[in-house]
Amino acid sequence: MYSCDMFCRVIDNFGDAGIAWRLAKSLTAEKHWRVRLIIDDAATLSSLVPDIDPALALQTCEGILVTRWDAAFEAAAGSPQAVADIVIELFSCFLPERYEAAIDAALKTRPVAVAALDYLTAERYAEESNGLLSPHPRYGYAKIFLFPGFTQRTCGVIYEAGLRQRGDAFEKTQAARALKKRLGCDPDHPMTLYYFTYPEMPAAAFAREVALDPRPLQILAAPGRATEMLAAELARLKAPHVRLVRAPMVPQSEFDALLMACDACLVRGEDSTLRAQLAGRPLIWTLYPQKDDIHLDKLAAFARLYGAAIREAPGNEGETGAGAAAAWQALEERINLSGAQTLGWSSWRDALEPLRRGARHWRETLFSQTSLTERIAQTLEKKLE
Ligand code: TRH
Repeated sequence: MYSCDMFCRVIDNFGDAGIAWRLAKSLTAEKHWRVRLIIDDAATLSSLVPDIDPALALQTCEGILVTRWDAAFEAAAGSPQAVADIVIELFSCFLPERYEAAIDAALKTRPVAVAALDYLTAERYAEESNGLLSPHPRYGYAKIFLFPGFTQRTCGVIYEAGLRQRGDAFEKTQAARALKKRLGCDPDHPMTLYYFTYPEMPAAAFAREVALDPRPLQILAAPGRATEMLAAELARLKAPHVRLVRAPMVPQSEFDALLMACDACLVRGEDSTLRAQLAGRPLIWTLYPQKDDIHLDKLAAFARLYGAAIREAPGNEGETGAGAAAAWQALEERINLSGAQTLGWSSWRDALEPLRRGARHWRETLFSQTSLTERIAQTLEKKLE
């Protein structure tokens, strides 16, 4: 059984902690690694994993040793014996100096696999850079770069073993209705949209367009400022056919069910977007806004793949798929521009059926590839042989 130290610094929001936790759980359950998650913000993690107590410097939760990354941890991090077989640095968080020195010392007597895991992207650099090695500037040991992505030449996307089967089973039960009821939604509503986005998203334009479109819409919205902005706009517009229901923050273990209970998902960042894709729900992706709108490059790269999946989905032959892909892309490009005045919501909604088929087809593509967990294990375990 390999030991693994996974380091995570929370920059902002939930994504860093969320991905770290998901990966730690998956490596523990599927690869039987003994994972220690060293994280600087257990409070954020505890909002996704309620069993985590943010006051504790050290705790075990779901088989994972969760350690607070603080000055005390760094001061004690110099022992080569404490260095795990596998060390994963998440999202360029940089390891403590003493821990790096300890890796160097440990390497004199045994192998240690050191890796840096980046954010998920469909951009070409994920293929080009995945698996590259870089020597440590001071100690010279090699660090391997792992780039998650959507193609075979990347490190893949994370999905847990059995997720597809659990998803298929969920569809066959009344669980979605029960969950919607519990959250205060009308379980029989023809169109429920899950809404989890950033305050930068053009809420006024979105509210205006859903209000102008006469088709009823139920919006199940995650807690946060973006939802409050939408609520204020909708209240001003007084559109009785648009119903806003505030969802609570649910534990990460229930998040997939929440997405699957909805007819479509407007989500954000990396992890919630991927979960919506794995749930096979029509997707509206609002990206983490970056300086100079460089998030639009990330969107364009993803749109090439996802747009093709919409066009190629069974039943979407010819103009049906092409039109749906165009409607999806037009909405995506506008909704990801802060200050956009028109979004194209009605065209997107007209295309809901082919978008549904596209989402199911894309889900199959994701599940047909080797998961991130498998690829990480294959790559790093080889380094220890
Ligand atoms: O929270 P995010 O905006 O995180 C972002 C992105 O990862 C971004 O790329 C990164 O640079 C930035 O953080 C620092 O969005 P994301 O990635 O979707 O993460 C949200 C997590 O929260 C995800 O694991 C799902 C989880 N979640 C729940 O478990 N329950 C909930 O009710 C909600 C709303 C979210």
